[in-house]
Amino acid sequence: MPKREFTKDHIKQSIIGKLQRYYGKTLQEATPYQRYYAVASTLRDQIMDKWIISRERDQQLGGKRVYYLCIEFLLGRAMYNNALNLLATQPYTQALTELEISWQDIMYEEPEPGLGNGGLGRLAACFMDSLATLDLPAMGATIRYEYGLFRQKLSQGQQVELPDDWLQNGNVWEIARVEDLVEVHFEGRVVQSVKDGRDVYSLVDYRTVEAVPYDMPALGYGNDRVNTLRTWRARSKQSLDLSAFSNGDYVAASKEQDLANVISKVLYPEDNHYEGKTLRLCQHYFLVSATLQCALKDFEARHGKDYRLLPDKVVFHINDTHPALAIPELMRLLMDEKGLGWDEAQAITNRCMAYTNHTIMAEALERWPKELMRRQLPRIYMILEEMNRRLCEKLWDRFPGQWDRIAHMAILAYDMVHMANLCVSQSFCINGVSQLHGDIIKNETFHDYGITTPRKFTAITNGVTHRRWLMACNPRLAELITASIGDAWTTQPERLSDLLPFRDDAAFREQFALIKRQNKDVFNRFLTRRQDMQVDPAFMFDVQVKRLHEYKRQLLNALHIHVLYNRIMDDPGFTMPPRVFIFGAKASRGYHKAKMIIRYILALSRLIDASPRARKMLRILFVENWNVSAAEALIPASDLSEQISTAGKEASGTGNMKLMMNGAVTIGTLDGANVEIAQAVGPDNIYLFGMTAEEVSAKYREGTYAPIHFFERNTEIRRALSQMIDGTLFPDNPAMVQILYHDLLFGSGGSNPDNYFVLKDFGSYAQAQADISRDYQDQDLWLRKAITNTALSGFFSTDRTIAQYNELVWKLK
Ligand code: 26Q
Repeated sequence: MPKREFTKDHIKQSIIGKLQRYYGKTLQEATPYQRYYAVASTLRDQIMDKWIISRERDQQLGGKRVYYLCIEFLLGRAMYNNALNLLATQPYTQALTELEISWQDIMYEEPEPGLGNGGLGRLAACFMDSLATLDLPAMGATIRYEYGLFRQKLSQGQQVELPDDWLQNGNVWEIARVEDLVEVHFEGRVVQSVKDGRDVYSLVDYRTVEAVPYDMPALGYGNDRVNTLRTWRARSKQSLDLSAFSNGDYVAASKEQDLANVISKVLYPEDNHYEGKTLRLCQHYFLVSATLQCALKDFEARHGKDYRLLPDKVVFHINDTHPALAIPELMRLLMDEKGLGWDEAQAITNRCMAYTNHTIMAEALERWPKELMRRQLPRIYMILEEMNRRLCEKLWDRFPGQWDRIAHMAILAYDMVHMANLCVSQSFCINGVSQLHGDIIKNETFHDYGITTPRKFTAITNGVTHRRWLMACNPRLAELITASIGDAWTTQPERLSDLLPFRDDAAFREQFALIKRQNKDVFNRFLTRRQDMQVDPAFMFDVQVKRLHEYKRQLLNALHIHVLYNRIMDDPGFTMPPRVFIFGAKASRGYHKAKMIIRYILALSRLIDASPRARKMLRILFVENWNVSAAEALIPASDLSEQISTAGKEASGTGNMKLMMNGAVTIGTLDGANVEIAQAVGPDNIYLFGMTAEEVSAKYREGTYAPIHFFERNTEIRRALSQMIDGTLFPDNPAMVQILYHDLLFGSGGSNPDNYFVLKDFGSYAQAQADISRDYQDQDLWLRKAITNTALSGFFSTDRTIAQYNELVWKLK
């Protein structure tokens, strides 16, 4: 099929033509949204041509493909990135200029798909970019949530959640593939029969939900590959069960509809936290059952019915435990639908499944009451029981008599289904997302499996796509880099290290500084639009942007700001280079302490603003509704990157990488990928502080930590904490954030006091911050550090991550 041409003139014609045909409007009459739509659908035409060719080529080649299963994909806007990956930003920019449209004006018209909470979902989106760019055959699979992560408003000193109705005007990038619809079955009961001398199991009296795929293209950069992100929408099979309806049983008639109508309704807003909601379990099964059915159909179409070939042609990547039911679902399909026996089905399944763990936070461990599982998914539960029986038999041979150990490793124990044990025991690969995290899951979290199957464990450090997180969001810096070292870095990110010699080039440093300053102005325009605010671009931008979680320790940052404020107020001679502390963070709806931390930060901000002297050198900005677009606007303008989690808690972190890439220097603990960032840039180009992961573990074991001592001995801590509850911050309700105070000193709800060692690490954190204030005044020194960070960020591109996954795990092509 011939590819259509997309020169500047074609693009112009296409935009004008679409406005005419879709809206009956001229360019001048069209609204900004209509203009956006016309530009985006022109890009889509260009993508469609490639998408078809790409699919046909894969069909012919018949190679292996990966299905990347993830309950979240935090995509962000697609228009500019699609133009970038088509290598078409130039003709589009020219066309738009001649039509007097600006990217900025139409970009913000694109509805933002926020189909994720944080790191897990954003990683999946970055992976799609690198998979396609490395020309690897992959399909992403997730749920098409009608409502993404809630929109956050800050109102009267607190967070308010609003629904994210992102689909209300449709989505140009998706195509409904009604022809690929499949059914997913819930509840019912299992009946056994004998066929050809074999026991056969089938589900009857089940409830049906239809899964309709909506496909979105995932383009490679500068190549011909377009992969697919398949997003599944749930809908009911019929509008109404007419027989039940005519019998007058209206409730029964609408029952099936109810489940279907809620499954893909809304993304659960919990990050790194598990709640055992039935609907959540249904979402998980809905995603994996629909995806696996379609994967097997596709396998048969390409390779026939010999399922022994499956592991050579297909690999399913399970991200965190949410899609873990892919394991029993594949067993079910192979046995109940394809007629294989247990042993054969299990051997195939074990060779098709790879698992990445993304968190070791105990409260995120996924466990389901077995009665709930049995009721919702009877056949799946039956398979899990048999799988567990066989597993425990093997474990018994290996660890005779060690009941506790076996229970700890089992899929079913104490009336619960342990999803992590399911993944670890049934996958051929168990991956950690940084070197430290890989060690922790092998030696601590899954210690016993680390002994029995050490070779299944790998650690592949996360990354971010440098095309979105440098080329697209920081075009000025990208241009400077290309002007200095050529453009090889766009597909070989390690080549960014060619920038190192430019640290010594005064003209380069000056340009680097100028771009940072310009990016602050760009951010200010964004901020005006978003929440009608401005920050002084002469200030240092000190940013902590991530989900709000106790282990991430926004509270440590806030407490330090509080102490700085007191220093300014107490000592008329105190000065520091002006800094704005920028936060962006959503707290889960029901996470009370997290919401109190937001209140505390906002109250501090008011307190500082009330003092004309303090606000000359100290400000707080809380960016409302932190999301991908906000990150794209702020990260290029940032000077300092706060990565201050309690060591051992942050599996990897990826915001740390985005900030580093854009020349922000890190202040951080030796946690997650910070460890590797520190190794890459060396001690002179990062500010490390705090306990190590081992020290943290030891402290938990000893159980002797007494934060009250820091309160008693450190007057600055004592003063700030006291002000938290004495009316200084909340004159109308001094007890507003009392829980934070109480928690730090005495613990709450049975938890240890200061469980994340905020007070213990405070001293070394404050010292590192003082070093930063000193060093920042020497702009040349600082710029060298910043440039070093950008130059050595190439390792943290997902191009490297994906290459390693392919080499060690998937083995595609
Ligand atoms: C599980 C069961 C039921 C309900 C919710 C959950 C749940 C939801 C989200 C559990 C965990 C998550 C999210 C985890 C996550 O985002 N982890 C992050 O993954 C990143 C990519 O690997 C890492 O960089 C981060 O360090 C890690 O926190």
